[in-house]
Amino acid sequence: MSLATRSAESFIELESRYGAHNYHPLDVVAERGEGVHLWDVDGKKYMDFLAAYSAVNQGHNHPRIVKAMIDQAQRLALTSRAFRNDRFPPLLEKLCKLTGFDKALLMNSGAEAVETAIKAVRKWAYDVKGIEYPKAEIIVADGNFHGRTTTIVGFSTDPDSTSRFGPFTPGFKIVPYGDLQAVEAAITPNTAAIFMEPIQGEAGVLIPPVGFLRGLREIADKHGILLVLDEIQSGLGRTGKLFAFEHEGIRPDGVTIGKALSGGLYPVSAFLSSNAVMDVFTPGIHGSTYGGNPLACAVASAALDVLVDEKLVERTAELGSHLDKRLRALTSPLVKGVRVRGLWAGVDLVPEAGGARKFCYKLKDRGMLCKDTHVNTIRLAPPLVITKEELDWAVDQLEAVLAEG
Ligand code: IF1
Repeated sequence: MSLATRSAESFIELESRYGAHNYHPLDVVAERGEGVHLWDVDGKKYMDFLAAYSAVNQGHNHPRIVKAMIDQAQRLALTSRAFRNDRFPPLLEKLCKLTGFDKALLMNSGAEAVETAIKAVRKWAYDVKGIEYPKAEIIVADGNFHGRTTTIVGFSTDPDSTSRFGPFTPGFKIVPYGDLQAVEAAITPNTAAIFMEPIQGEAGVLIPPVGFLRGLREIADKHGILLVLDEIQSGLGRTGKLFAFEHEGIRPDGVTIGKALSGGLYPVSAFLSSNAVMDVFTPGIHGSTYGGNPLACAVASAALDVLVDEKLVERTAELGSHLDKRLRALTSPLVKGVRVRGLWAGVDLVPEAGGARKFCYKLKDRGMLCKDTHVNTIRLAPPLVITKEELDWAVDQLEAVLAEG
């Protein structure tokens, strides 16, 4: 039974009248979420195959994380970092022990964690590597998505993200994603770091050639520069490993994380790295009002506990190979290719199919929510708590809408 006091149309009309039009969402007005499911204001049930771009890996409103949030909210939510609190230190310890990095710097949004990483590698370049100030360069990939702040969109290659937001921050070199020669050719005496996604999410779950991450590690070691990977979307179980970089058996010098660190409830992000990098931060030179607040730490701590205790990483590896089998068995002539890593997939359609969004609408009518990207790709990313039966049901719906054409 819906709690809504308005119709879906009237919610949509309100949003259009009073909200900036910076999105073009599907016309689903969600009212409630639980696990892999969402219900709209008309009481219709959907299976969520976007999981808020991997921020809801633990499922919507996981009871253990909700409880942690309520308990902490009734005790203490925010002090700012001007004072200390009893939630921040234990979260730091849990995060560093789980991930194997020496230190963490807690922020709120993914973009803030990325900005933190940019500031860290630049300061390391000047203070540790001895690069001439202010000449530090960071090598990034075309097709990247790292957030929406002005510095970050300044090195995007997506016109939607960059056009008419200039002038932009200098010091970024863009190379083709997956091209190790181009990465090495872009290195100068002023190069501080290579900063990339281990798998490009927004670009359509683009998995780089085998050996690319290993190659980045070797190049970084050879030239004495840092390798920092953006695991905000690919990390915390999404690909069937804790981090996507583990698929190539390497360790970067630092990672940015976010999304699922929040348990899908409260924005939490972090930059994780070694003491050698993190020690460039001295008191007062970087921070945020909400960074590391007790409520965020209680939520993040519970989110990590759920990830570990419910073996979501292992489950994802197992279910991911089933998803891979099912998607590779798609026979529709509309399918041009599929890419799968864990419970994360991109299904490319041929241009003649008429665009992926059309199929997302059809899937919505069948009770399955997913998102198109770059016109012809359907992105699939369910919460990691999905069951095999639910996964099969979802792929059955995809097969059906492709058969309808
Ligand atoms: C939107 C895209 C995905 C990210 C990676 C940093 C961030 C993101 C690898 C910034 C955020 C979100 C942003 C959200 C939609 C979604 C997205 F479509 F925009 F590109 F996932 F692919 N690094 N991605 O994926 O984190 O500041 O948003 O917390 O902007 O609509 P954030």
